[in-house]
Amino acid sequence: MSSAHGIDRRAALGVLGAAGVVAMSATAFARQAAAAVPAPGNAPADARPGWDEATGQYVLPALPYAPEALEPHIDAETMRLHHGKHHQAYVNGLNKAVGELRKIAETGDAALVKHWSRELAFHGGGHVNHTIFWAVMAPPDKGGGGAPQPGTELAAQIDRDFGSFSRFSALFQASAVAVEASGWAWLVWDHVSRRLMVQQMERQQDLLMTYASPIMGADVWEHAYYLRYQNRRADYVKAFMNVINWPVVDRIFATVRGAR
Ligand code: MN3
Repeated sequence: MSSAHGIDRRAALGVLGAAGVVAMSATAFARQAAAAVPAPGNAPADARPGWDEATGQYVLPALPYAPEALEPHIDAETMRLHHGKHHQAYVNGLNKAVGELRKIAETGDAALVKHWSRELAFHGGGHVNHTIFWAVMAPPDKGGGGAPQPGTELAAQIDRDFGSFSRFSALFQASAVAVEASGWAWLVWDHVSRRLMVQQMERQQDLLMTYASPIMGADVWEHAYYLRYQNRRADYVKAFMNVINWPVVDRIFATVRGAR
């Protein structure tokens, strides 16, 4: 992974700078983008989006466990398709959008900047979201499920901001079940109020508050559960709670909270 810090950051800012070319000066945009959007090099080590420095392309990260490891909560076939096909498609779409936005930055022809900015947000969201999703799950016999370890910062913060873990859990599940069509439920850290919040996301990118960093989330697109659960999203979300890797979420929380 590298030295990557500077390079990832430069790459990310290059892309964001291209997207912002219409709206404001490159410097002003870069400053705002740097503050609002974590560059891959700044992402928590547990959930750093796959990036190949040699080719300058985003890449699909390996799953941190076998596809069947989350059975019976999440079935192996869903995991194979979800990781190998869906996530791969977002990686491909992200690389395409990055390439097109670089061309726009080079030529100055911003006619399609809106289209490629939207593609970037959608596919980039897909890449980052799924990276976090795989990272925050584990088989129940390898740390999945339960609640954050008592005494951790995360456990204390959840109690402070939601009253108790069971209240958080109920809110998170209700939020995931109630997402309209395709989207996500996230546990996020709001850097301004310095609180944990539960938020919905629609598609791969809509609704997430700027200055909030996701630390754990459930994919509630039908592709995430339909093979096993069909229309029973609530059953899938309940099962997801049994595979949340709280030690990893705690580490992501620590990184994110200290980042700004
Ligand atoms: Mn998905």
